[in-house]
Amino acid sequence: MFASLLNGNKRKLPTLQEFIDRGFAPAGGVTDILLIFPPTSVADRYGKADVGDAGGDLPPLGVTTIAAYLREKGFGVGLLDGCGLGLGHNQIIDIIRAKDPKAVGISSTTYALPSGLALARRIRSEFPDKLVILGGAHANAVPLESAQDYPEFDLVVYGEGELSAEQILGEYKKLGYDRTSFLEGEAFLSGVKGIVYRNAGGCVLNPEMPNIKNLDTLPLPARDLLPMEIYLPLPNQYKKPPVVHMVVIRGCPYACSFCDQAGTGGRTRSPAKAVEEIVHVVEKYGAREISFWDDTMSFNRVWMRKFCQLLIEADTGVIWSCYAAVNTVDRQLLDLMHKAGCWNIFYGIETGVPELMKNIESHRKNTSPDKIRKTMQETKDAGIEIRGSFMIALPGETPELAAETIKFAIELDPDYAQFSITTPYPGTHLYDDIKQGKWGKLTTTDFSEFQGWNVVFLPNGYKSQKEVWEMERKAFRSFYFRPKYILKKFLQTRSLEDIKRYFKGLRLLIGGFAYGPMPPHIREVEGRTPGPEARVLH
Ligand code: B12
Ligand code: SF4
Repeated sequence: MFASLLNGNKRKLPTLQEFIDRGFAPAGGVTDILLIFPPTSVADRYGKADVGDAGGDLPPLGVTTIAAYLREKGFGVGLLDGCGLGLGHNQIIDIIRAKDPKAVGISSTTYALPSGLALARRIRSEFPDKLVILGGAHANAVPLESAQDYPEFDLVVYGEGELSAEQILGEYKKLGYDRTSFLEGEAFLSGVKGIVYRNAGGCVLNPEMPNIKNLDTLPLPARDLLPMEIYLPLPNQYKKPPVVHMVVIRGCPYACSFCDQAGTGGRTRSPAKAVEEIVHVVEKYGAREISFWDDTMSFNRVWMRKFCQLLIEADTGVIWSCYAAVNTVDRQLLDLMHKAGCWNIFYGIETGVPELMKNIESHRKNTSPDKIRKTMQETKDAGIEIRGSFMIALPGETPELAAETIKFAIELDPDYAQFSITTPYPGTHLYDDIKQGKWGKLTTTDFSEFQGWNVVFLPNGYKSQKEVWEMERKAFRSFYFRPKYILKKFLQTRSLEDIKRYFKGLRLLIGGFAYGPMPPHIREVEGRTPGPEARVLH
């Protein structure tokens, strides 16, 4: 248990039961809703047999944010991170029996849906009086289909969940937590924005809930309900534990066709509020590093400048990393970010092949191979490490073009490179294109394989899933096992913490990404029989 133990924390850890109890904050003795991040393992998420003690369990901030909001509105909340706590479905059922929440909210990505769905089925059969709600990335992408396909969920909430959840729980409470009367109350349900509900005619998709304009009005995520001690990123994603994760921006203005955040705009907490949160996590959790999870933290240069200035003034001593897009930074801004403690930027580079960039519309954020080269050099010159994200099996790709992408990654020489396998999530442009017969075909309908490391999409340019899989492994090997790279890492070693991280990373590379065994489902071109939990995706 707790494989990714000790986010730099050498104290004795609470027991599992203490962590579970910590997750509950009833109001007047009642837990109105238990929010669950359904269990999946880190190894499975990376499509690997094992990741050892490399880390990788990280806090589910979406539900933590909802929990904080609902608690502030006076509801009793519970929060269970099934992944971090390594809980099985039986254990979760026992917790529900013991804590007796009135409603259960399951937060699920597409990948975690089979686990979330199996859990919802158990809850439905063992606790028929409890309201069961689905929210999160999968519900956001395909809300109507989620409700149609999975009657286990009484309601599906899509988009930002705070306001819809508040309205749902307010009414449910008013009705004495009577699930039947609540679900029969169409006059109420039809007026709640951002949900899908059922009536005699089928599923009804209500209009979207308008986004929360001023993010400063939201309370800080309810981290006090989470097992904060156990979260630890993968070895190449942190430097100075304890690391605390933050989201200060919602949405992304770019349009990458494979991404379900495409075209969602971009709203920010004010720089002052963001710095206030940093000061809070330094004081409360001893954070020495912040990992920002905002999709494109640098998209608003004015915001970034102000944020850096305030952070420098606050003099917290924390270092931080973030995601950024190539054409949102310049040398001046990078220098300021570095001065404010930024040590690492994760760039979504995807590929440097112009034709492929166009196919996925990443040219809007990355402009051109030359622009990417320039920004990488400027970032290095500013003293910031680079994590480059590249993709294999892009639409229109052939093995020869993939080799170009790998060559480009080696030429750019970031400190770390990640080579994901293109995964067309439902709700994206790419998914819709493939459904219409463009680019290639989906090889599986089992969502549990949609984690970005399996071959679920076979582009027309490849002969087999195996060919894609081998290309990805080749990419990791070609990038990491270069004498120049090994020497660079050796010369960069500064501390015992560095040595520990490099060692963990090397083990992960050898046992997983570069040489690990091929997952059993990658066998042939024709794909496989749909799993029982799967939605058919033609
Ligand atoms: C941080 C993060 C993680 C973290 C934490 C996960 C989390 N969900 O908090 C970690 C590292 C664990 C993670 C892992 C993965 N992630 Co991730 N992750 C993100 C990221 C960058 C930010 C999430 C976040 O905090 N957003 C801010 C909060 C406020 O928004 P939110 O989470 O959407 O929550 C709001 C609503 O969705 C809703 N809501 C959420 N849950 C619920 C539940 C109920 C009951 C209700 C009513 C409402 C509700 O209300 C919330 C507040 O408004 C998103 C991209 C993004 N911008 O969302 C990707 C994203 C969610 N991840 C993604 C993927 C693919 C993965 C992985 C499969 C990657 C991998 N191979 O490891 C795994 C899957 C993990 C799992 N067990 O499911 C995809 C999901 C796509 C999809 N359709 O499924 C996203 C959208 C990125 C992308 N564009 O591709 N991820
Ligand atoms: S820039 Fe990143 S978050 Fe934005 S649409 Fe592209 S891949 Fe998605």
